[in-house]
Amino acid sequence: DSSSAGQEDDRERRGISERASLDKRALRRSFLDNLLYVQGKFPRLATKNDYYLALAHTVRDRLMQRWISTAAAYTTQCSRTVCYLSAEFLMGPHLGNNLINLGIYDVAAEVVGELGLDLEDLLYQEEEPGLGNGGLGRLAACFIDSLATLEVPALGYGIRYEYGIFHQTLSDGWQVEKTDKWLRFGNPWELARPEWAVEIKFGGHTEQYTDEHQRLRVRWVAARIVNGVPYDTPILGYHVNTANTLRLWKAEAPESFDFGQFNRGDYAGAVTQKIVSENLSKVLYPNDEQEAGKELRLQQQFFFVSCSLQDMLRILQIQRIPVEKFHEKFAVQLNDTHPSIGVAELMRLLVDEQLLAWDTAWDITCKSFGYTNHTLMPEALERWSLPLFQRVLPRHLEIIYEINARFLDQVRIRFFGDEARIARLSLIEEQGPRYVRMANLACVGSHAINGVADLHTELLKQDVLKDFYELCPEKFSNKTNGVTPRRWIVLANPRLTSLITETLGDGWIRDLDLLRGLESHIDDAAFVQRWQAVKRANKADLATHIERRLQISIDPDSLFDVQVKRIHEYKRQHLAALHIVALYCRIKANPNIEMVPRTFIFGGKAAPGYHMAKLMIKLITAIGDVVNFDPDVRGRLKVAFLPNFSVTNGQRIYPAADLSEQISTAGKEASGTGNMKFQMNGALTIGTMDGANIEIMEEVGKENFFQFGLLTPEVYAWQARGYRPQECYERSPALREVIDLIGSGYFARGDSSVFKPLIDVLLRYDPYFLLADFDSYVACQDEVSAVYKDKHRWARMAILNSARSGKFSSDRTIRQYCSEIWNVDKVPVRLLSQEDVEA
Ligand code: OX2
Repeated sequence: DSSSAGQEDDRERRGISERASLDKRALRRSFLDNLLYVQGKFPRLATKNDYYLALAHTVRDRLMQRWISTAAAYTTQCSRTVCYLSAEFLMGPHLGNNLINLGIYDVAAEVVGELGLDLEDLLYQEEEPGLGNGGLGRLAACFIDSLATLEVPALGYGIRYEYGIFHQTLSDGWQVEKTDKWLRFGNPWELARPEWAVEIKFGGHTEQYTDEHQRLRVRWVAARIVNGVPYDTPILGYHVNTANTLRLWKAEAPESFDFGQFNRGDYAGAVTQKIVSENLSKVLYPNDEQEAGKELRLQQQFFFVSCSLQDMLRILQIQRIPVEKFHEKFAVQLNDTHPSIGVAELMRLLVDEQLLAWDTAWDITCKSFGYTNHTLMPEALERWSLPLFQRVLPRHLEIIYEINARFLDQVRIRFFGDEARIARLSLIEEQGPRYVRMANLACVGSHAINGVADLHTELLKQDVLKDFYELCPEKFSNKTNGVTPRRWIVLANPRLTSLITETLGDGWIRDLDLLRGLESHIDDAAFVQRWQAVKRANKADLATHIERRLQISIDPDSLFDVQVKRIHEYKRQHLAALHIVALYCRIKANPNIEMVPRTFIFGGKAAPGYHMAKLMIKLITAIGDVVNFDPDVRGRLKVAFLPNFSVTNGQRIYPAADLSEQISTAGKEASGTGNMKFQMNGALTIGTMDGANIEIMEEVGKENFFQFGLLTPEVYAWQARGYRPQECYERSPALREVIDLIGSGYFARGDSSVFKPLIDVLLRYDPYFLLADFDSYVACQDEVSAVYKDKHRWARMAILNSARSGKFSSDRTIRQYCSEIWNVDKVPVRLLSQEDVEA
């Protein structure tokens, strides 16, 4: 029957990785060959990096056959394909993940071990591709992992930034940014495909002309052309043959341009032109949830989106699919509004270049795009000033006007006389200086709109996108975020992986709901003990790492209280700082007070221009500088700010956490995804009822979650009433003591000016309700400490958190996108033999 045939298939596919894992000798041969033939080194002269690259090439060789087989399967079957358009892909290092997905991690460890090397050491050689800021970029990375694992045909499209997110260092406790030259030592994971380069136009003007059928048409006469060159990285699924493609575009100057100017004698002009062109993919903008309105940023967005859409048209052509079937071949997802110019660009390509009728083109466009919104923060909503937009994309502005005119005609009929509504729905903001509203463009040009957690989707419908919801409620749905358990458990936490696999078998790695099986071991003393030992060992590792990096001693038996994420006022790292100061005040008032020892671990980058966020970092490090060395504290409090939080550092941190801090103001964090990584790795959460925290609490049960703070409707009510933070300050003696101590300059060698801007904002406006939530937070933290004293109870709660984290696998999220938005099925890949490939 078909199900046993399916199992047969499954077994056959999995057999491949098992065979590979048996092939240790071949792996060793290949590793040494690559050292010799790729690196040109023999062992005595080889550096650690040579060994890393030799191993990377060994793995890459094993990916190639799968990559080719996948491309062949999709091409011959003309498979429906997901195109995930994202300005950010925060991939993290590839080597470890590929070893795991190939099923050869342990063999590789043995092979390098026998040569006197340490695999982990080699893995740390890899410069991580930090082509993203935070949650949004990391979500894209988890999604392409899940798409490959679920064997769904997919392309990730983005920008190959030469400089990724800056490297953060600390100087006197202040953030200092260093450039991220991640390509410095080469990138073994990518292949340039110059044969598929495309031309991208900028600026200039438009002209009308009549074609041979006497039809009026428009032609865009650009001022400048830039080439987009694709760089492809294989994305291997877990224990499957599917290797999808991440296709990132690099901007290059077209050579013909240079030669023209060169021949006219303008050598410097030609070189300048080249530099200007290549600037396009030079650097990732380091703003997370803050729109800067920079012209180069709009150029970057248009650049990668136009490259990607032209690439899709090329794929249609080689598969001999008529352009009218674009939407049948591709499901194109917009990761936030950054790629939403794609709506206008696809219209331009279909109408101006493919010569389709407007209505046909519009139908195709709307059926192709889906739009994911990631934030409710008003300062993150993208708008482009009209003059700027006109200068960069004159043809697209005309197209947007046309889309808008047709759209508002329909709205006028539906909502007769409701001019205010029409003004709100318009793609153009008209009050004051005029802007193009990218979220409105994305909503109008997409057949599906989704938020990233239940609460967030509800708030979109009630608030930010209310008018669009009232117009087309059927377009809206929720897709709660998820993260990949391959990177965030198997790779990051090998000890926990072994324990779970020995307990349940390894099925959970592809089906995270199976973790529920851990619940029946909760009363098994031996299991609980092993669980505790895993956490203890992970904490000891992190303690060693922190001691080496920061020269502060850490007690692995203290409660590891962790907040790692971008630094932002709405995420309220400074609320955690206030709590630390409150505990410090208790000790100063009564040095013999009994207190559960805690290690507070922070990590995260501040946008370079976000002064308040940088001051928040300084506040945390300044508190650490006092608390860590005050003899009265007797080691009961330690504060460590780990510089340069990244995917790599996250992999060390999540597995070692006891407590996960998810303390954003209710209604501000769309979802959060770090919260899920902590939960999977057996940390308990202290959190507000915000984003996916709510769903985490639903899954684990109230009794296994530390909830505090105002609810979203309460925040709104306080806002409406006119919130006066000064009243909270006056009512709470503990809060007053904390604020006054910071304000006095106690943590700044007596200089009361340093933290004045931060304290002033809190006392006067407190836009994120820290003072309103302070007492509730401290009380909840006291409850945390009380529970932590009972180690056994804590362990049971931690096990239940992990056991109930199945919902937050990105596999679940991607299955929902596939069935509810993309309408796409899996296409299993059969491994082609050498002979097949060559034929
Ligand atoms: C982030 C959101 O802030 C975060 O809550 C969410 O989990 C993540 O996206 C993935 O959906 N930039 N980053 C985000 O939104 C924007 C805009």
